[in-house]
Amino acid sequence: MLGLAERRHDVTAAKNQIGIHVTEHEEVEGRWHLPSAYDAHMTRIRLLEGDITRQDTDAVVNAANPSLFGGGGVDGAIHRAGGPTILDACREIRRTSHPDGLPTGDAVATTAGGLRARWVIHTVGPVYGTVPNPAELLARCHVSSLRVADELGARSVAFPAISTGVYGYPIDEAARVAIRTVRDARTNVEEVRFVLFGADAFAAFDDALTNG
Ligand code: AR6
Repeated sequence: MLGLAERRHDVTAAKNQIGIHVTEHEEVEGRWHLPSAYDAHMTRIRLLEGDITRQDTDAVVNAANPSLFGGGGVDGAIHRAGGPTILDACREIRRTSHPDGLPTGDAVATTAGGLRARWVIHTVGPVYGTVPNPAELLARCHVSSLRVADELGARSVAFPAISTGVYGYPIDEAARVAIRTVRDARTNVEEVRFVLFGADAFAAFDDALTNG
């Protein structure tokens, strides 16, 4: 159940029809419903001001670091709320497929432990100001995460505003990259929910969705 104070903005983005989107408000008893005649080629983009650890999407995306061993911000919140099985799974990934850590822009999935979601998709955003191509790397985080979601069969995915905290990416710029990338992505994911921490982050994504 979404908190009453949480702000929402829904858009169904038609693939390859950039600039054409429909705002929908189909709230029923506090929940959002997909249209009954749902088009499988559409990805609904929703904005929510809230806490990503509370989302009921199939997967939640973690703004991780290359070690995959946890940290602050979203990463700390997800590990705290989901419990130690997430870290156990991350250690296993480091032991097997990623001994040198997860490169920026890549994504891997683990259990979501005690979260409402089934999976956590860990991705590593760029540290703003340290790379020549932050937008490309940030876009890659979203594409990689959606590719992992497709491999898992996830139909709904919640994203935080990757890189906009500790990693210093200006929220307005990050919002435009994130929205544009998800709008243009080829994915079977039916709902992408950006879960924004605070009014400023929500406003930046709202602006990117409306005017981007
Ligand atoms: N739900 C939704 N958004 C949140 C939450 C939450 N519970 N908590 C913070 N945010 P950050 P980064 C917002 O720092 O910039 C970690 O230490 C926050 O306000 O979590 O990619 C990792 O281990 C900001 O807008 O991620 C890495 O070392 C956004 O989420 C590093 O931080 C992202 O902030 C990654 O930095």
